[in-house]
Amino acid sequence: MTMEAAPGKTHLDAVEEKVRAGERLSFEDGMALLESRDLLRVGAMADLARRRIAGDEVYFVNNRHINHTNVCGNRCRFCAFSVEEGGEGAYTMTLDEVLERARESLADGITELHIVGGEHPSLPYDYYVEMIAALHRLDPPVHIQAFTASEIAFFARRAGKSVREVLLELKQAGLGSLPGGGAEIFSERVRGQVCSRKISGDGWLEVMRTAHQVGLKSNATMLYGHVETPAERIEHLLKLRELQDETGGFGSFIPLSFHPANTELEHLPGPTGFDDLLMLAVSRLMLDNFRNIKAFWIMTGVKLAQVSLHFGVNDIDGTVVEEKITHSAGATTGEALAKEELVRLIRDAGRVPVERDTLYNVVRRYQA
Ligand code: V47
Repeated sequence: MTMEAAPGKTHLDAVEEKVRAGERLSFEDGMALLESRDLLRVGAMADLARRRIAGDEVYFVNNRHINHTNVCGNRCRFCAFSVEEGGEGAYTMTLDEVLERARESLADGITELHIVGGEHPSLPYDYYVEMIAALHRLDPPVHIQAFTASEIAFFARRAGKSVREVLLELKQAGLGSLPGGGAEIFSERVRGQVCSRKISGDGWLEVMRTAHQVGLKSNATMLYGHVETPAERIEHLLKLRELQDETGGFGSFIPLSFHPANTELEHLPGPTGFDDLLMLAVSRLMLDNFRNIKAFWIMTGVKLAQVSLHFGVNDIDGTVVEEKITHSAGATTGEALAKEELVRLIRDAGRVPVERDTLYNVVRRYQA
C-alpha cells in the first residue's frame, strides 16, 4: 500500500475503504489515523471493526489486583510507584499478606488475581514460586495472572536460569497467564530516555514469545502520552501484531494512558480524553488479530471507559479492588468498581454485559 491516495481522495478515505473491506492496515495508514482529528470518523471505523471481530458482547472480569512490592531497581522515569530498597514508603508483602488479600476477595467471587510488582533487588526467586504455589492451593481455585515479561526476565537473571525454565517452573506452580505490563514503548530511543534499566523492547517480545510457546497466554500493553512520537506508537502496535500472527497467544491489548503526577516526567501534560479515545480506536484498527481491546477504567476514568465502547473497545477491566501504580501517579478514579456498576455501564452503552474469566470463557451472560 502506498501513501498516495487516488485524486480527490484523502488518505483517510483510502483507509476507510480498507477497513470496510476488512483489509490489513499499513504503517502509513496507522499514521493517517493517529494524526487525524476526525475522532468520530476514526471511532466509527473502529466500531465497525469491533462489531466484526467481537460482536456486541462486552466483557468484564471480576478480579483483584495485588502489588506485592514497590521496591524496584529499574526506577523508570514514568513511574511514581517504585521506591528504592530501604527508601521511604518502601513495602514488601509477606506471602501471608498476599494470601490474606487474595482470601478477602475470594468471598466476592473473583475469578482472577492480577499480580505485578517492582523488580526487588534482593527478594529470592523462591518468594515468587512459593507465592504462586500458595495461591494455587486456594479454595475455591482462582486464575493467577502474574508477573510482567519484564519481571520474568528479571527473575531469570537473578536465579541464573533461562526465561523458559522460569516460565515452566511458575506454570508448574500454578501460574495461569501473564499480564501485559512492562511493554511501555518498544522504541529503544524512548526506552533510553524513560526506562533505560528495564528489559529492551525486543526482550519483552521474546519473553512473550516464549510464554506463548510454553502454553501461557498473555496480554499486551503500551504506555503512551509521554515522550514517544506517533510513529513510535504505530511501530509498537505493528510489532505486537507481528508476534500475534506468529503465536496467537495474546488475549487482549490495553493502551495505558500516562499519568504524570509524582513522576520524573511530571512536567509533561499527559494525554487528553481525545487522545485516549483515538488511541483505543487506532489500536482496534491496527491490531486486526487481537479479538479484545480493553479499557482499563482506572487509567481512562470510568466515564471515558464507557464511551470507549463506541470507539473499538469490547472489554473493561475489571472490579480491580486495590490499585497502587496509577494511584501513586495521581489517578483520581476509585480503586474498585462493583460488578453491578460494570453491568450498568455496559448496558447503558447499548451492549450486552458478559462476565468472563481470564481466558475469555463466559462466566455469566447478562440480559441486554
Ligand atoms: O507496566 C507505570 C504502567 C503498567 C504509570 O494485562 C503507568 O490486563 C500510567 O500493565 N501512568 C502496569 N501507566 C499496569 C498494567 C496493566 C493494567 C491493567 C490490566 C493489565 C492486563 C495490565 O502500568 C506498567 C506501566 O506500563 N505505568 N507508571 C503511570 N505513571
